[in-house]
Amino acid sequence: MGYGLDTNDAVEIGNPDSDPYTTLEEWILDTDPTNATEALRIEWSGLTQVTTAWSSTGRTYRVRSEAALPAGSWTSVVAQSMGTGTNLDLTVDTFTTNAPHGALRIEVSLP
Ligand SMILES: [Ca+2]
Repeated sequence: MGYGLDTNDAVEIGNPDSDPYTTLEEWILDTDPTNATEALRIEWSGLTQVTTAWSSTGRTYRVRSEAALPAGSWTSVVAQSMGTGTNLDLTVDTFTTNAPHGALRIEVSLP
């Protein structure tokens, strides 16, 4: 799949860069499984905005919220956005208004 790594179960469940994601998850995220600084992460960048530290131009991103954990049904709070190759700002105003103590998750998929 790339980055000089073979494709087999042992490689796919490995984590050569010791970030929170396995090599298989990084291939799905389109991040470099040998470089921990590229791993997907989201951070609050304002009262109503989260920012990804990096995004792939080959993936789309959607943020969903849940009012309380354990989660029931996650609600989309950001329209699906195409990655930019750099950070990606996503506004989540309905989450902060309606569920200030809930959780957010980000979904990454092929366009
Ligand atoms: Ca990894």
